[in-house]
Amino acid sequence: MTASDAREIAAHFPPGFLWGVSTSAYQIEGALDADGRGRSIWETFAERPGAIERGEDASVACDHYHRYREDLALIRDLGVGSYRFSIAWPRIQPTGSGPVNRAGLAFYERLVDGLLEAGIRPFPTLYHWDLPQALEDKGGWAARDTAAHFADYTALVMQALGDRVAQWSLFNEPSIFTTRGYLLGRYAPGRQSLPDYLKAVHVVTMAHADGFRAAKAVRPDAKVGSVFAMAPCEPATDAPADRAATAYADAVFNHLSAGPLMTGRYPQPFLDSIPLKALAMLPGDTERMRVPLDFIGVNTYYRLVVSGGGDSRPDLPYFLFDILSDQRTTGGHADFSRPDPTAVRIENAFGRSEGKRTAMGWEIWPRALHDVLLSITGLYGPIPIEVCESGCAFDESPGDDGVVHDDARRAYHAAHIAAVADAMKAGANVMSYHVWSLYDNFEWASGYRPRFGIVHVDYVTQRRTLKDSARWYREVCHAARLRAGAVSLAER
Ligand code: IFM
Repeated sequence: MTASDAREIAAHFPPGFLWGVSTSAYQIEGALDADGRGRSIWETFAERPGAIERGEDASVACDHYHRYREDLALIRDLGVGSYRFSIAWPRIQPTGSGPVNRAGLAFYERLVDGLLEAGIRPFPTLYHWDLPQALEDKGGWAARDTAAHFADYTALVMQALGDRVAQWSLFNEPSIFTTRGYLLGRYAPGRQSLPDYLKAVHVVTMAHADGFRAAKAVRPDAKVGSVFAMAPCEPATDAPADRAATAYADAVFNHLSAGPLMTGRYPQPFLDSIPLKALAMLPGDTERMRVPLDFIGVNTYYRLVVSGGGDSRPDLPYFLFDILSDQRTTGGHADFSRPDPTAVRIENAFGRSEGKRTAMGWEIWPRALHDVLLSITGLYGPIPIEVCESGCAFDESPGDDGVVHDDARRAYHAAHIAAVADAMKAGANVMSYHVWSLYDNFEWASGYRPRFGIVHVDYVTQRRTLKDSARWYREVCHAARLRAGAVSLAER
C-alpha cells in the first residue's frame, strides 16, 4: 500500500483517534528472575510435560526487560500514539500480597516515563494472565481472597503510576483465562474443573468491581476499564435449535464478563444453565458488582458460527458451551458429570469457514470486528471503546533481503481498520486501534510458533526487524499525526 493509501485511511478517522500497538508482560519481557520478581503460574505450568509446544518457555521471550530502551526507540519510530502493555503482578508483589518490590516497579516507571517523553500514551493492563504462584497455592482465581489481593495490588500500582498514567485496563480477556485455565486445562494453572471455573468467573467479576473502586479511590480522575475477548455469534442455519444455541453462545462468550459489570446481572441464559450457588456469590455481591466502567476494551479475532445439535464435536476450546449447556438445574441440582458433546456446536475458523485462515486456524473475517463494535454500542450505549488487540499470525520467515514481506498481514489490518471506520460511521464510539502485536512473541501454550508481530524477532540474536506490515503501519501513524496537526492548525 502506498503513502496515499495511508493518508486515505487516516482521513476516515477523527484527529484524536489513537493508533497503537499492543503487547503483554509475560509474552515479551523474559528476565523472570530479575530484580526480585516472584514466580508466576506460567512458570509452573510450563514445567508440565506437554503443556507448551516443543517444551518452550518465556524465560527469555523478546528480552524486553533488558532491551526496553531499544524497544522504546522502535515504538517511537513507528509513530504510534498509544502503547498498550501489561504490568506483571509478580514484579510488583512477588508473592501477590505485601509491600511493593521497588526494583520491579521501577522498570514500569522507566517505561512509562520513556513513553511520555516520546508523546505516546501509556495504556497499561493490570492483569494479563501472570498470577503470582503464591496466590495460586492459596486457591488462585477460584478463591475469593484473590479479588481482595487484586484490589490491593491495583491500589499500589495506582499510587506509584497514577500521576503519569491516565487510562487503565483492569484485566485482559477474563473469559479466556478462566475458561482455558480452570475448565479446559490448556493454560495456566491447568485445572480442569467446572466447579473451580464457575467460582473463578465470579471471583474475577468481584476483582473487577473491587479493583475499579480501589483505582478510583486513589485516582478519581483516572479512566478505568477492562478488555474483553468478543466475537459475533451467527447461527449456522435458521433452524430454531441453531438460533437458541447462538443466543446462548453470545451470552456466555461475549457477556459473561462484561455483563455483570455493566448491568449488575449475569446473562440470563448463563444463569438458566447453572445452579446459582455454583458461583459462590456472597450477600451484597449483586449490588457491588455493577461498576461504571469508563471504557470497554475489545479484542476480536474471529466470528463464531453456532449449531444447536449435530453428531460430531470439532476439536475446539469452545466445547465449554457443550459442557455448560448440559448443566441445567433439575429441582435445584445440577449434574456436572454428563457433558453432552452435541448440545451446542461452535464452528469458527476450525469448522465451517468462508474466509481464509491464519496460522492459528482462525478465519479472517473483518466484519466480525465491525459487528462486535456495534453490538457493544447497541447493548451498553455510546461508551468509549478501545480496540485493544487486532491481529493475525502467519507462517513466515524473512526473505533473502532479511525482511518479512507479509502482504497478508497488511491486508488483514487494512480490512480491519476499514471495519472500524464503518462501525464508527454507524455510531460506535471507538477511540483507538491497537495492532496485536508489536513483536512476534511467546504465544502461551503454542510457544513461539505463531508469529503475530508486525516486527520480526530473531529469538537467537534478539534482532528486531520491521516487517512490511510495520512499515505500512508507520505510514498510517504518520499520516494520522500529520492530519491531526493540520486539523489543529486549521482550527486556530
Ligand atoms: O497472544 C494473545 C494475547 O495474549 C491475548 N489475546 C489473544 C492473543 C493471540 O492469541
